[in-house]
Amino acid sequence: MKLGIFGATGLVGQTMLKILEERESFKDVQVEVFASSRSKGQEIDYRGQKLVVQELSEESIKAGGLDYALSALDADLAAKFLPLAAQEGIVCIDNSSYFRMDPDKPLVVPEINLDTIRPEDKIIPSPNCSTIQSVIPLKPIYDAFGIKRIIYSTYQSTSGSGVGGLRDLEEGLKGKEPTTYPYPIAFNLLPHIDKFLDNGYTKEEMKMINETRKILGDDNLAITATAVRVPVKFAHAVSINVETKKPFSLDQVYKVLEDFPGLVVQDDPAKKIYPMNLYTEGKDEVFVGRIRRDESIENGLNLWCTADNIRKGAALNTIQILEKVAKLA
Ligand code: 11C
Repeated sequence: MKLGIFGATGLVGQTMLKILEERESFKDVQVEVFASSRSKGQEIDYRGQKLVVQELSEESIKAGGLDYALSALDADLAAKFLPLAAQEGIVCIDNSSYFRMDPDKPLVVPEINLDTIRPEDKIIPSPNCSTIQSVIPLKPIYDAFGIKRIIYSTYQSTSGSGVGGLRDLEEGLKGKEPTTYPYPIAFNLLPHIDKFLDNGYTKEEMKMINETRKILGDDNLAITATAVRVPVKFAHAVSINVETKKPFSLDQVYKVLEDFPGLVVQDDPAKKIYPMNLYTEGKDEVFVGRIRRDESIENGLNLWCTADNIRKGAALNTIQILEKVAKLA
């Protein structure tokens, strides 16, 4: 099996390679790395070898003989190159937003909806990072009690904006002006992630709303979201307020959350145990805590969840999809 990493030199591409190295299931897979012309010829260490970065182009895709690709390309480049790769028969797992809401394509979180992938799918989109970590605790609640309404409030780290976001935070701490964000992120919060749309929401907020509906398979789910950038380097947090259709006990909620794969309940307020961004960095699981009733309504529940946005929110989710599609795990 031959696997291409598209966008191998960025934060997500580099994390894909790190995770592939960690996973026994990929030890016999031949890996090739692709990026823009700027990185052509650069060498990347991988399992004791040096991988030479190839320029991603129509020619290199045609010549590559790849079976699968993990794509960490931006949406515009994914739009340009993935259909070409798909035409060559390469199954592409895509981290970008470009194909996510295409009704002819699935939108996959392996713990939830692997069954939506059809044998003929050549481009398989992976959701936005803050969506992935939110739907994982919501899915068992949805299945057990039904969901009437969701209110998301996010606390998203600067790595979500790539190296430019991380740099604005580091340099901002030394008093330098930002170059990626419109205002300083050091000692500040920005209620502004991605572009503003005509309805007053940001694109990030609408991604959470629309992608959650698609993954849970419920177009009529009432959802609202406020997405905020916070001065943290890695891992996003989301406060989730849920109104369920059926009544629940907190014991039942703990049980369904504890039984769900990929999810860890960290919830013991008396011992000051709750999920935190700092301790979530580098972890594969989604963490959930601060589980309590919303006492202002009849069937209301509050959750706080964290996940490493570059791992489970991006690189790892695509690799877990690939493992299933390529029958490696
Ligand atoms: C952020 N969620 O934290 C974004 C980054 O659609 O995959 C990922 C954007 C996407 O800024």
